[in-house]
Amino acid sequence: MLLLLAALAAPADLVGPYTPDANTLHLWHLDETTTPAVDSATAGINLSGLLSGATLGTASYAGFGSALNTLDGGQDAIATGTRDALLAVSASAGNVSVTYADPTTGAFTNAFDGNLANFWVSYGTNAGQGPAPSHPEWLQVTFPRQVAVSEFQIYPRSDNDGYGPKDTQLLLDGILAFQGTMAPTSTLDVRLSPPVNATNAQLLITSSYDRGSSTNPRNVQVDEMSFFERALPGTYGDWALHTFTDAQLADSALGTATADADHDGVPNLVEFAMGGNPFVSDASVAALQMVTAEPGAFAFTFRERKSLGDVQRRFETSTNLVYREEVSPASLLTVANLPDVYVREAVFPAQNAVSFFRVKFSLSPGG
Ligand SMILES: [Ca+2]
Ligand SMILES: [Ca+2]
Ligand SMILES: [Ca+2]
Repeated sequence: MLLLLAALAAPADLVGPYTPDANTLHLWHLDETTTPAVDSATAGINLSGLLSGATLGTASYAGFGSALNTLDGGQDAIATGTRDALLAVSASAGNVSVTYADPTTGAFTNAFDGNLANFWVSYGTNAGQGPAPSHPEWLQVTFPRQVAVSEFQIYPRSDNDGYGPKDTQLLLDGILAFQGTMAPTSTLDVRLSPPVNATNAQLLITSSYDRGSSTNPRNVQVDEMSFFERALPGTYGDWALHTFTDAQLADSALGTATADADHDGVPNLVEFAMGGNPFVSDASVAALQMVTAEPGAFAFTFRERKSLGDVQRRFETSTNLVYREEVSPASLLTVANLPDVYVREAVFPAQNAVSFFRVKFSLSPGG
């Protein structure tokens, strides 16, 4: 079984300066030699406060123009004149709120860009209004297809004892999948077993951490959120995740594709493909049934899962049970439509010699 981490937002390789597009909220190239450092995004915020010894016009990587230099005399100094060098919106106005989400569409980038070094900051309906039950903050992700979510992680911004979410819910397709209280500076890592199929996820936050304003947090900040999928919905692997515990999956006698947990002679992969129960001895489900055929023909029926997912079916014939070759039936009909499986009838030309037939199920290459 392939354990696949769905990289839903892969960070791009940086090969040159970015250009803004319709979804760019802020883009500072920092190529200027003097302030303001211009925000290339539409209605962006130029940065004019070059403070505490910060300089522009520093040599940069080839192809990237010049750079901002915030190297200063020491770490974490707070006295006037020794504070860390920085580039701010204004040299005089103090804190200026910078929005990292589109106030109209709610689009955000920093919480889902694969980069733990940047973060999303909630804005509230008014600046300085943090999350509360009466006005929760939320982040919503729409997946490119239905995803079997098996794990998610929320990375809070952990600086200064943490600015991350506190009371949190995760909804998958609007249904509560997790509810709990996050720790202030550590990653929330939740395993969903079995996985939950969903096309969207919403992180709902009703309180947050803020050391400087603990009774009335000013916002909530999230470095990153990640979703993991261990197998595509509908595949053998997804069925296995829904059927076996993690301990069983790791046990080659119980939870692997070739294992036969119930000792009925039917390996788990075939239990999946033919609609058997891997914990109930039900070998008849997997048996081929001879049926009456036209003169000169030979036919059998078999059960088959309605959607085989990543499993391939082939017919094989042999005259000696040693050498087998693939054979195509003259016809393949669906003769019954049961709740979970089809019953199919495969018809072959009558054989001149004693021949054995079988239906073989296997996982697709790479599956
Ligand atoms: Ca980030
Ligand atoms: Ca079995
Ligand atoms: Ca069985």
